[in-house]
Amino acid sequence: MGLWDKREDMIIHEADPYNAEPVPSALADRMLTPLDSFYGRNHGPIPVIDPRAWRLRIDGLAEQHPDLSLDDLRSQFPRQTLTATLQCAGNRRAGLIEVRDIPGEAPWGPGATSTAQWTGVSLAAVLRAAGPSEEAAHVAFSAPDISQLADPPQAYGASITLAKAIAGEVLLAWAMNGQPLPPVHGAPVRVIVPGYIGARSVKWVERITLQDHPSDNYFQATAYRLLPAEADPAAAGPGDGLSLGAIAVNSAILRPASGSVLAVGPTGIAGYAFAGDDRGIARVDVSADAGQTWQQASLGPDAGPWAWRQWQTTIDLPAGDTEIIARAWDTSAAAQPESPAHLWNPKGYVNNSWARLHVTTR
Ligand SMILES: Nc1nc2c(c(=O)[nH]1)N[C@H]1C(S)=C(S)[C@@H](COP(=O)(O)O)O[C@H]1N2
Ligand SMILES: [Mo]
Repeated sequence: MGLWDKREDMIIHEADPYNAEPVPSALADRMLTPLDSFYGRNHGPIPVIDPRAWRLRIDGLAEQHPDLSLDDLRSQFPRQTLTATLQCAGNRRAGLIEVRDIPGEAPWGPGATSTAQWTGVSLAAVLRAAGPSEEAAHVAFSAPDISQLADPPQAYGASITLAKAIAGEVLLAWAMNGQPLPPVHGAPVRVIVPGYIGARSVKWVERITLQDHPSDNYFQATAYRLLPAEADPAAAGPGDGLSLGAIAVNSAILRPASGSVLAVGPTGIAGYAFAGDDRGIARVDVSADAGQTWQQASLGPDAGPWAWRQWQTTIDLPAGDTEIIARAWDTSAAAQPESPAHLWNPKGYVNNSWARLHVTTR
């Protein structure tokens, strides 16, 4: 076993804070990502919390300010399970770095995303019990992990709108694929915000605040915002750029491995496609001739609007070097853009350009 009970072959971008993604083949052909393969994204040290001492405080613009233990959460609210994909806003950043360097940010490949079946209670039910006041418009999450990467150093936090928080799908989760949530993924309880960038799914959550404005935490107000290409990220302050929430349609090729040497003729190709919010994947196109012709991949099982679709197809591989391309379309008919060049931004978020992979024949 590698660090944090992960497989030995995780691609570790940083050991401390722990930032690692599975090799692409570990994500292929399965709806649920095993715990030992699920990517890990951290901005500070991983806290180890005694579940019996843990409390969740609800405060701010609400009639009641409950202080809940894990047993309270489990016994006072109905249990809910859903399958949801988490995807970091920095997923596939490596493709942007090829356009122009992005110093100080990890060169994530297509593995900064994974899918699990999450069990917990609906945040909507917990907020209903607290009774949000009229002026409440945002729900802020606070965690105890202090990040030295923030300016100034501070505990991790984020927020979502009250509308998203009470829509029904946002969970306070204590289990993942039927197993207790591991420390690296936020034990004893984390937020799961389906369809939104992973940064909003706050781990080790200990406080939920109803307020009339978004969180002013560094990771909500300053980081995880899309700056214009010409901006200096070191000079960016609160509110600069665009806030990131719902995930744009994206895809990756997971099999064969990049750089594979294969036989001429039929070759199986597999990958994932994902669209954020409650949009689904409508179609995945694959090309082996630079996009002159496309064939449609077959989509794997549909686990609902919050989960990715696995896809696969067979292409006829010609002799020599081939670039395989994939692009997904979502249920709002949005498609992935062709080139990362126009998407480049100084923090390297949201690379949803066509997936490309090079193979050659022997
Ligand atoms: N408390 C806390 N929550 C956090 C983070 C963090 O550093 N601290 N990272 C966020 C980011 S950017 C992502 S992409 C997801 C990653 O979740 P995972 O490590 O379980 O895959 O957690 C989010 N929640
Ligand atoms: Mo992330």
